[in-house]
Amino acid sequence: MLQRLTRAALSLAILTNAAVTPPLGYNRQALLPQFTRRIGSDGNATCSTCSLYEPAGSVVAPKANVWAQISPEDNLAVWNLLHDPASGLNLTNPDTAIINDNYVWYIDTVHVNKSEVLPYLDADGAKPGSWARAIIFEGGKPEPVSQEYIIGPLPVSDETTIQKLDYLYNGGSGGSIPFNGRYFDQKRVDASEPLLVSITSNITDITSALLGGVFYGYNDAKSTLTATTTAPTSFDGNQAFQVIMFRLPGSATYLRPLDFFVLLDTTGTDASLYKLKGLVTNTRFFPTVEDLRAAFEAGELAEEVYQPSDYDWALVKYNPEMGTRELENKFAPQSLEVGGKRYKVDSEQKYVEYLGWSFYVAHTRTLGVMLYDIRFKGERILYELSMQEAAAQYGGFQPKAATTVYHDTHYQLGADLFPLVEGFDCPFGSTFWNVTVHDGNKTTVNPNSICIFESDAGFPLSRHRAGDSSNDYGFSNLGVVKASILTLRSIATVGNYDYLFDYAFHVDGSLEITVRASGYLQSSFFYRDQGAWGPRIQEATQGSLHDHVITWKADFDILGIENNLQVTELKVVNTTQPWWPELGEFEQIALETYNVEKEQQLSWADNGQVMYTVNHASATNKWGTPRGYRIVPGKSDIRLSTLNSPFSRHNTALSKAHLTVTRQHDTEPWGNSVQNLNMPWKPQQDFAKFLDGESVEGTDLVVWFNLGMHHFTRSEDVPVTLYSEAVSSIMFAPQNFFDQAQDGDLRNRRWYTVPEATGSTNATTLVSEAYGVELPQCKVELLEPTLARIG
Ligand SMILES: *[C@@H]1O[C@H](CO)[C@@H](O)[C@H](O)[C@H]1NC(C)=O
Ligand SMILES: *[C@@H]1O[C@H](CO)[C@@H](O)[C@H](O)[C@H]1NC(C)=O
Ligand SMILES: *[C@@H]1O[C@H](CO)[C@@H](O)[C@H](O)[C@H]1NC(C)=O
Ligand SMILES: *[C@@H]1O[C@H](CO)[C@@H](O)[C@H](O)[C@H]1NC(C)=O
Ligand SMILES: *[C@@H]1O[C@H](CO)[C@@H](O)[C@H](O)[C@H]1NC(C)=O
Ligand SMILES: *[C@@H]1O[C@H](CO)[C@@H](O)[C@H](O)[C@H]1NC(C)=O
Ligand SMILES: *[C@@H]1O[C@H](CO)[C@@H](O)[C@H](O)[C@H]1NC(C)=O
Ligand SMILES: [Cu+2]
Repeated sequence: MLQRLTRAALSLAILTNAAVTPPLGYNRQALLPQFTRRIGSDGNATCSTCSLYEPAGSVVAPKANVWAQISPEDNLAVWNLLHDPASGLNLTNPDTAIINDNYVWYIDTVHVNKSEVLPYLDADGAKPGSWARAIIFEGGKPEPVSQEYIIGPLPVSDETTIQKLDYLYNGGSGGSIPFNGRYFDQKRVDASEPLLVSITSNITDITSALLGGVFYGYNDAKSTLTATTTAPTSFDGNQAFQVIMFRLPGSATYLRPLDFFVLLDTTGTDASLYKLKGLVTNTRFFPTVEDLRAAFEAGELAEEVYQPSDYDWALVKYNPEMGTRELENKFAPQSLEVGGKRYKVDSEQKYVEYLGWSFYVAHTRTLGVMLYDIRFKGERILYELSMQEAAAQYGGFQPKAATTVYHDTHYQLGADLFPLVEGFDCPFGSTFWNVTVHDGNKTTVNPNSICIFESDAGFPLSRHRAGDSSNDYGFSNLGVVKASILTLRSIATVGNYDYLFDYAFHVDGSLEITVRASGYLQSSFFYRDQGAWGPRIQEATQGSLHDHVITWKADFDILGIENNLQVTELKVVNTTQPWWPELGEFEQIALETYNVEKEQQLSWADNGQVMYTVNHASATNKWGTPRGYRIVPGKSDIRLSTLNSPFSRHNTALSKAHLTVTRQHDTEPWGNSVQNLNMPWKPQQDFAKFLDGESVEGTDLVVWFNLGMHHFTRSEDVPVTLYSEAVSSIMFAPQNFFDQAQDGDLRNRRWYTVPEATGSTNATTLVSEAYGVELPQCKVELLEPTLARIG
């Protein structure tokens, strides 16, 4: 004991000169107060409030953000141009329009051509212009369609033209979609409502008995049921239909489905021709109301269970009935940037720099957050990283569940990023960015809907302890490096679901994408014999089985556009080796490496025995190996299960493979069309047609990959799905991109050495290195989050 104290004293003496850490070992705690006292010379005077809420430093982006959404001024000017009678579009104000009018659905931004951006980014090329797209519902045309237009260049001037936007779509009809295949908007709901109400208002005795409620219309005060529809609502634009399910109303309606469905034929623009396709309850199909009534009056219809009338159980709020947990009254641990922000932003150009990383952020109404020109230590890794589609497909023996496919870009997921709760959605002190959403001739600001923060990774990046039994510390050296992550986060609440998207930039040059899902399940009425489509999760509710498949476009530009997608298969081979004559042939693992030659779909291999790497075609590291980034599978990297369903036959091709590699083209910026959802048999954009045999060797290639979940629904999806388990991820990590690991230049680390003992005892001193990064001593003062209004 005495001896140890002596050693501690000795090491303190050394520390006074160089290092700023107390010794390791059991007596660290004892020495800590003495040690920390020496950090500030005047006691608690150094302990000022932490700079958690100070804004990030600013930086000027090297180039303008040419991917940014069009401005509110441009949106308004485009709107006015379209509505100018001189344009010849014969538009009606959407507020008063009906399905037989021509009116604007929405205006968004055209993807800027990469062929124009690269000369601007990398040389003296002119700044690419900005163009708008407008989808116009042309119900007033002799052949009613939805037609997309491209308007530009912007700002609007004499040179600005309005042209059909055809070049982006490969389905054969360019930017045009038949009326029946277009988005089933409120105008179409309004047009079909009289038919629905004529049916439901005539069977109120039946719905009262079976469902405990009545339906006289979506906004009729006498209605005690609510109606919900589903998608798709057409197969190829030659027909239109609505599958309507009834539910109990209120904010938890998604968990309170009822056993009653009305199927309507809503083909065409003449609502007087719409007709009933049939009604479904008790898993029986009734072509007419009379058939339903006959069965009801014969006493053949009954429900085994009923939805409870209260729905407190279905809200995301504290539930005192569940009891309390010891110590949970204390505030939970927090991730706080106590050393001050270590990233800089250009909040005008939406540009971020962080410990070697740099990237631009763009956002549109359709696709949400997109990242461009992602570099590490100045070298380009990706030109574009953007979510392209969030698809979901359900299963069940009920009309809604069996039918449902969603493409969330169809519902303009990018418009559904809403204010985040500081300290809960994102750490206290995060940087928050507003999101602007154009709607008609107005622009709305959704404040604080993107957050940026740096956090502790929750594990050390690297460490090693070189054991050495010749001294009392038991090692000769020990190195450990802190791991930190910069995260860019947004949450899209698309109807029932809250998708959380994270882009996480690790300090070693790796980039991780994570998507999580919370919010309400789309559920079905509970039938005892329908367990094949999900378990019972409440009194009268089944959690409907479904797939989520979320597709990303990763336009890798590893050091430029000449890239290869390298496949490394891990093979088991039989070898003979002269030093083992007695073994004969024996199995070994070995690598087999080749580049993908042509555009194709790829799969993650069984047992993880394939590695995919995007390499520069010729650049090698110091060791002669191609420089590249590996696509490292993470959690739940799935594809759609149903490959031949009529509801997703050809319009969801991008969801059907784990990975797809294609050649980059200005004409193929998007994997899906926002108008594909209702055209499963004749899509506007058929992603499968991207695969037309082109070479992807030594060229500009794009990797499309899927994250997602097979949602094996459970009672723990009530009240809402949990982000902990409903999660999927992937990582891009340097693979021979550098000559060595990118942690040597980080000073947030410790290095301990124990010099060799002298003399007869193993007494020695510990030397520690802290590299001058001071441990902050500051007071934490957290502020209750405030939620901004949308405006
Ligand atoms: C700061 O130091 C002064 C005098 O040394 C002491 O009176 C005071 O209580 C200290 N405050 C805190 C918060 O520790
Ligand atoms: C303009 O649209 C209306 C419907 O809003 C339609 O009735 C009318 O025929 C259209 N006029 C022309 C010239 O196409
Ligand atoms: C982008 O490139 C395509 C193909 O070359 C071209 O047709 C289109 O006009 C370009 N778009 C813009 C906005 O310049
Ligand atoms: C209800 O049905 C009867 C006969 O089936 C019909 O005469 C009547 O018009 C219907 N009422 C409504 C509101 O549709
Ligand atoms: C937008 O359009 C409406 C009519 O549709 C008009 O009343 C309003 O003034 C317009 N707003 C702007 C900013 O032009
Ligand atoms: C974000 O939105 C809020 C509320 O609308 C506004 O006060 C603030 O100025 C906006 N910030 C930026 C950077 O535009
Ligand atoms: C290796 O050889 C053994 C015996 O010849 C055989 O059983 C085994 O399947 C071989 N393994 C492979 C990977 O070819
Ligand atoms: Cu789900």
